[in-house]
Amino acid sequence: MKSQNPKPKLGKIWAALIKGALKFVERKLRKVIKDDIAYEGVTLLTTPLKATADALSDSDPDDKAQIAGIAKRHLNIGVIPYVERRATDLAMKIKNDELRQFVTTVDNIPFAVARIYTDDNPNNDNQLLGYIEAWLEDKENQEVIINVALRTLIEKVFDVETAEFLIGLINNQIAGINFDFDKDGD
Ligand SMILES: [Ca+2]
Ligand SMILES: [Ca+2]
Repeated sequence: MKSQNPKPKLGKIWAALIKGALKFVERKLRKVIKDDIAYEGVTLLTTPLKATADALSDSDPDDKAQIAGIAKRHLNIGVIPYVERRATDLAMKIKNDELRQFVTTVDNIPFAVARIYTDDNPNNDNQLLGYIEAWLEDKENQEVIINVALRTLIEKVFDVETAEFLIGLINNQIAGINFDFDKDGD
């Protein structure tokens, strides 16, 4: 007869040894790697391994689901924010003011989308629509899209006077528009 709680795949002692070894590696590497961001890359590898050792040695028999959860959480709160910060650091190095403004405005989008698909809320479509809505209604985002991206384009096509007129028109049209893609009334 199958017992309701089968023995964990990994004994408690083994799990403790593995976690101890990982902490030892972390401490050793902390001494060698002075750069905080680079060291965070190390803990990005060791953190899910420690969580996996716990999952394989605890009383919950559904290891597969536990490990899938660890991987998803690891992406959501570990990998995605880490890569996002690195991308922002790189974007801040762009010398051209307008280009930097534009890149730092749009570079959070792929990370926000990745977060939506890896968090605990299964209603991704609504989350996505809510995000796009909030993004478009954000005054700073509108400012950069209209007065940096669009202005650059319009000024290339029209003379200064026409360009100013068009930008003014677009600013007036956009101001006060309420996007409601997810039909929640906001
Ligand atoms: Ca388990
Ligand atoms: Ca989600």
